[in-house]
Amino acid sequence: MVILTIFKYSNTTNFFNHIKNKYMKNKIIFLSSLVIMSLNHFISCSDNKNNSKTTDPLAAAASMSSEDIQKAKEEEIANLPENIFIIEGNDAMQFNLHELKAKAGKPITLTLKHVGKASIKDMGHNIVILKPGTNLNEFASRAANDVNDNYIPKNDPSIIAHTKLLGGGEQDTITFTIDDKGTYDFLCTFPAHSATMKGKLIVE
Ligand SMILES: [Cu+2]
Repeated sequence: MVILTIFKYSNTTNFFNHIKNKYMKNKIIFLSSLVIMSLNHFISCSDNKNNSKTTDPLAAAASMSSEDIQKAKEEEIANLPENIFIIEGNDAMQFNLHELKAKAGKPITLTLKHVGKASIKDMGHNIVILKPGTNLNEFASRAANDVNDNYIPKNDPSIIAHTKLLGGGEQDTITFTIDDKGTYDFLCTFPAHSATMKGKLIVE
């Protein structure tokens, strides 16, 4: 066999090139297999992690009533780590939360999720956190008139932090720190939304 193969190649250099190419090819195949194997391992490991948290979430969700789902959602929100908040805004001009409790002097991470389908022009949502003592209604009307700045008045001294204006399906996360304990108003500044879309951030 070897002799035949050598015979096929007119000189030994060609033969050794042939062996080298074959070896390189095998090496590449071997390395690719290793990569695929480790990827598979990684994926199955993360699957296991997910499974240990919830056993088949689809089946669990199917057997849950809407009340149960709401309860589970509330529990999930209550169990978020300290100073991490997720607020949802919907197409009915509502936030799902109206009170947040945070620790002073530690970074607060706030995510706003627009869980609706409406466009940013029809039902845009944001969250603006205001300094204590700000007149909420006055600020809301000032902001609502500021169409060019997406309803966030530039360099307004009343604003502590704010998310972007979002349309249906979008989300934004901001991080900020409040050192002074107290109660801070938050609102959505899209025109007319602050009538329902507002709440308190209590910093303790
Ligand atoms: Cu809004």
